Amino acid sequence: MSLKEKFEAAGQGQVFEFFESLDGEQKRALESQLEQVDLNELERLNRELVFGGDKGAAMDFSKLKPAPYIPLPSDKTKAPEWAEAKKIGEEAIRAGRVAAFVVAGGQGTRLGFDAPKGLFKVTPVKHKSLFQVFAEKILSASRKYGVSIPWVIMTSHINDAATRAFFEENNFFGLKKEDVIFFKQGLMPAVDTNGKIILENKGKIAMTPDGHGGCLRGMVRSGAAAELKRRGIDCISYFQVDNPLINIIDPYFIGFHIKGGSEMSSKMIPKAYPLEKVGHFCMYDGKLTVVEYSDLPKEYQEKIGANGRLEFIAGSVAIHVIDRNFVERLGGGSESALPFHRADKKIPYVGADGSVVKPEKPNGIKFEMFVFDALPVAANPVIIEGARGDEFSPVKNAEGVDSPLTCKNDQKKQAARWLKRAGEKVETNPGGVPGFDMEISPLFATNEEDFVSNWGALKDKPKIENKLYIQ
Ligand code: UD2
Repeated sequence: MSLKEKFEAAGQGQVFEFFESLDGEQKRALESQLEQVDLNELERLNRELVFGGDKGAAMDFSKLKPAPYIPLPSDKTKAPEWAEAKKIGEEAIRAGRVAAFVVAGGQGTRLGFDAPKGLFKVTPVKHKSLFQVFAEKILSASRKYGVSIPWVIMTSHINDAATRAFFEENNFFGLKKEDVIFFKQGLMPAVDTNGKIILENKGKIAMTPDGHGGCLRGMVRSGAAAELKRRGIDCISYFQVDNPLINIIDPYFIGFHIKGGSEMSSKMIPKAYPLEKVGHFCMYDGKLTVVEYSDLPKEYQEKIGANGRLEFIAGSVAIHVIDRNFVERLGGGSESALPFHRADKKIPYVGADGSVVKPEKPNGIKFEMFVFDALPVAANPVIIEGARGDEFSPVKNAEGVDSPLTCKNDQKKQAARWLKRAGEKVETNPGGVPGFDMEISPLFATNEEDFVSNWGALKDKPKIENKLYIQ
């Protein structure tokens, strides 16, 4: 069967509507794009998500229970279970079993920043980019543990070239080039409300990134998983590109993951307010499941439990440790092991006269996978509680919550808190934010314990004043 016949048989013949008007090169480009479309998978997605309604709607929310987690003690250095986890985690890091992994397929569009989000500048004094902050955190841990920690970066077709160029221009921020492994995430065709693949222009179909859950198969298909295996890595520390507070190489978390024999572990952070836009760790039919804020009815997001706290308090902030074998198992099959979700979007399309139309309202559907959907099929998933002030302050919106301003304040708050723990006096407002800018380089310390000890050992301590930069 020819390519055209295959698409016609699948009811997708419209993609050839303008084929005869294309020149040879354009025809070949369209054909090579079409060859990548899995028509069987698309037929199934259309059936389940376009014509069948979203799967999320089928969930019986009354069956949801809050997921259990390991609570954060007031002083984790003194809690025996945490001390044991730290020891196990540190041994694994020193043995070279741990890699960092960021999903960075997104652009900074919501921030009004037309470039890969990782290039966005976030720190209060030195205005370092997100990528620089992460690179320095990884470098700092590599030095501390005397091991090269590889860093895998998932880009997308939209930002891959610009991301790689940024690392080249900045000499990989001190990391060894061979320790930074890029791969591009996969694409999925976007369809209209009748399930028909959208032609973006006469010679191109609309393809959109397959979601952060696409990282599992992307890692396998690109060879990144095999490269990690070659290096003896089995713990992958997963984080999102928008969160500069992330504690990337956290021995406690890695230790709990290993100790629990877990295939995928997660950090939870108690929600800051009932409708915070994070996922919810829940138990559903005996399985650990994340229910996204957009899927969980408001009454459940706001529900108060017997202890007077929010019943579904455990916020999923996209921080995981994933076992490499698990990635290979889930990402290795021909069919995706993760479910797809539907997102309604405005997708430019070609009109009957061949000109491109930019729609005002959502006209199309894109299909995305979410990495947290791997949790229900992971063996022995472990959830530990994290401290928001030391783990999570994403930049998502230009203004208001989760904005560059709130993120800078959270970094300053962390610096002030660590200085106070080290015995210094720092003036702060009632919210804990110091009245001037200060910043701690990850190369000085990436966590409070190390900060207190490194600060104590400093002979010439810098003055605590505006623009303080501790390096
Ligand atoms: C995500 C989580 C939410 C919570 C929150 C914490 C989802 C659906 N929701 O919300 O539960 O944990 O983060 O900040 O995940 N990305 C790719 N490729 C893609 C899509 C996304 O690499 O195809 C990356 C993106 O660059 C970013 C991350 O995934 O690092 C999160 O994506 P988002 O900003 O769309 O997620 P958000 O804020 O809705």
